[in-house]
Amino acid sequence: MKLDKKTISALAEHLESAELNARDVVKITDDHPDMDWDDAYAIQDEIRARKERRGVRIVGLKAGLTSHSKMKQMGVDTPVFGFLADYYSVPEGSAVKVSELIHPKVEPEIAFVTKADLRGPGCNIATVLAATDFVMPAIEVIDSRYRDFKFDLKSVIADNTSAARFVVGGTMKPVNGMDLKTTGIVLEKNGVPVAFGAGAAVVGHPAAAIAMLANELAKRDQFVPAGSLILSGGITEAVAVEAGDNVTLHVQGLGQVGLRFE
Ligand code: 0L1
Ligand code: MG
Repeated sequence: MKLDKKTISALAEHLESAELNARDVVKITDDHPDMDWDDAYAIQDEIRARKERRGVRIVGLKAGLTSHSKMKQMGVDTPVFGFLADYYSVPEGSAVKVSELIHPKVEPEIAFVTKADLRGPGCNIATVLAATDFVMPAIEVIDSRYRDFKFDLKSVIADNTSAARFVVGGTMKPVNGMDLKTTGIVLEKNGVPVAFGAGAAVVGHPAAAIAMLANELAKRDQFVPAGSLILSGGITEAVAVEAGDNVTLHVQGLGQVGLRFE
């Protein structure tokens, strides 16, 4: 690690304040060009610890930057991982207040809920599917705290991978008999289809993103506990939204889920 504890704590406060006050900041590597991957995850872990100290519950995990279109959109080449806090969760069909966010975008995703612990290293699609209780449609609302979504991978990891809000809904289905690789999705904004794709867009198979998450956590002596909700990553590019927008995600065989912005 290149940063000391005091700097990690100050950067966590800086990024969390930006989130809580919906105020954008410049990417932290501008001032800390030497920070490494461990520093980036340590800042994210400190943001998580700050929330937990205030009584916020962590209700899930996420993989981000998992699709080729998303990686291309952001000019990066590796997935990233973050956590989901309780207040990120939005009831199906309800409204997200854009005044609480900086510049929200939505991503169509498949959520996994696990029934067994997933411990890396060595997790793969098969181990993930065997540990999966059910899958369901999810829309993630991302909101990078960085001005104009201009960041690099280390800055975005520290910023909890832009996690802001999410909704899950539709039909919960066990993975037996489902081919998540060819499962199709259509994302509609205000009734107009704006993004299309299939599960394979997420590193070849959505379960592969969950395996990568478990293998990454293992490097830090952590694991995915049974009963976890995990967003496996956007299937398409993220779509910008504003007050007044209605977004619906249709997932083949899993129904639909939606939310509004006000
Ligand atoms: O969930 C995601 O794919 C977001 C990762 C962070 C990058 C971004 O803000 O687009
Ligand atoms: Mg996402």
